[in-house]
Amino acid sequence: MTRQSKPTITAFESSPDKGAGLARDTRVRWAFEEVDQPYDVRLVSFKAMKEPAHLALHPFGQIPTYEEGDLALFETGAIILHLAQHHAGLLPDEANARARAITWMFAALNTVEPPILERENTRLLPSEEPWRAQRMPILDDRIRSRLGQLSASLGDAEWLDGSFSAGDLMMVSVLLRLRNSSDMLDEYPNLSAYIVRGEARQAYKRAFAAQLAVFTGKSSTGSPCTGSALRQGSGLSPGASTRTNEHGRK
Ligand code: GTB
Repeated sequence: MTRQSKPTITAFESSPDKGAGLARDTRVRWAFEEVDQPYDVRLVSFKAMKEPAHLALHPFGQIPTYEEGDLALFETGAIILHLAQHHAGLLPDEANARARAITWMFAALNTVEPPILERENTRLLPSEEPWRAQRMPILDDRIRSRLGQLSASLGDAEWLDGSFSAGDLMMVSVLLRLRNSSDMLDEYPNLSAYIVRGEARQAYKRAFAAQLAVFTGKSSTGSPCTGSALRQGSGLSPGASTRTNEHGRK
């Protein structure tokens, strides 16, 4: 079912990754593109994210949020699941296959992403922190363990469970975060190829271009997003370092 009203999401007004596609609005944009649902984007500054108007949408003062009529959602998992449940294209029709695809969404968010984020946050600590150098190899091992298991599960398949699903969208998004900061994925050729397959999807390309356009100031083409972005005030200079943690802080 395709819904009538056009949803609005929020994204960084000035993403610290300078349009590398690592902020979590990218995965939501990707889901919109996969189901061919036009959307609007409201850009928010770091300052505005912590103010009452945004906190009313997102209790933790983060992006992305999702608004559609009188429904407001936060958490990318919930937003993408909502989209997948209301549009064809991201979840199989058959009940068990659908449940398995949702399982992969949770696996990406709850099992694969946490050690990647922990490594990222540790990596960005000042190098003079005495335990930083000791901790990094421990976190690398933890990630390798997950990647090895994921690689074995994927095997020679194109996607995690039959056709491309919201589970693959989420898993590829999570792995892209790792690829940005480590060569570790090169050790798992089937996972590297899996990511490349995700990036090769036209829907991903449109989503990536749309988020990059916010940084470059150029409108992207081919996207169902009308690009009617409403700015809520500036919080970060465009030249800010990409060495930022989850919260966009250096
Ligand atoms: N669990 C939530 C979800 O999945 O929606 C997490 C949301 C989240 O972490 N949002 C981040 C945020 O709003 C942006 S995506 N941070 C601001 C804050 O907490 O104050 C995480 C992110 C941030 C920066 C980069 N980067 O610069 O490369 C990449 C990803």
